Amino acid sequence: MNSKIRVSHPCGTRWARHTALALVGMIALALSLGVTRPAIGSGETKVVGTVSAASRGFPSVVILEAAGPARVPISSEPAKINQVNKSFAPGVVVARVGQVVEFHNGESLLHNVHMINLDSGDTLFNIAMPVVGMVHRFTPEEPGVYAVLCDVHPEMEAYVIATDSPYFTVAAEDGSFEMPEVPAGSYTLRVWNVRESRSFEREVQVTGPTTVISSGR
Ligand SMILES: [Cu+2]
Repeated sequence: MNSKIRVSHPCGTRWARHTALALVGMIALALSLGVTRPAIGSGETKVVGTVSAASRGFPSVVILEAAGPARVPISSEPAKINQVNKSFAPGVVVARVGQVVEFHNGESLLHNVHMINLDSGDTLFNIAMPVVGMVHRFTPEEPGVYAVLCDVHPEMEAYVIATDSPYFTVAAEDGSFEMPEVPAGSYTLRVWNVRESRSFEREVQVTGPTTVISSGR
């Protein structure tokens, strides 16, 4: 028995060595994963640039669309447009597909909200807003450009741009814009301007700490 134990002893040592090596290997793997896996929020790029300045008072919209599905959850905060001083304020909002857009009547005047899908020309709804404080909610179901009119006041006009992408911004009046946290990668840049000739799209690479985009228009 003893001899057998002695015989098996080196074998046991080998197993112990193998086990120890396996453990060392697993620890090394875990450490390397820990070192190489990017921390959440890292690897993001600031995207800045200038696109077309506002036209007729409507600023441009800048959207970066990645090829894959967006992993950023849709905001539970609605995009809001107020009816005040016989105008829509703001005149341009961007909403994710599935994000609520709220229209508020902010004054004691009869308004309505007449929403038109500019891609199809279809009226989506036309709702009277007779009372101050009245709210109407709309949730875009597909990407697109929607015009918002008030038939009572023909000068009232606004635009809702719906996108699947979480990476968008409304540019300043002069066309300058900044998106602080965009993951590096390939995107389709979509720029919307109320003057169709100033809208465009092109492929861009977002890389490094800062990516500068100029419209060239
Ligand atoms: Cu009105």
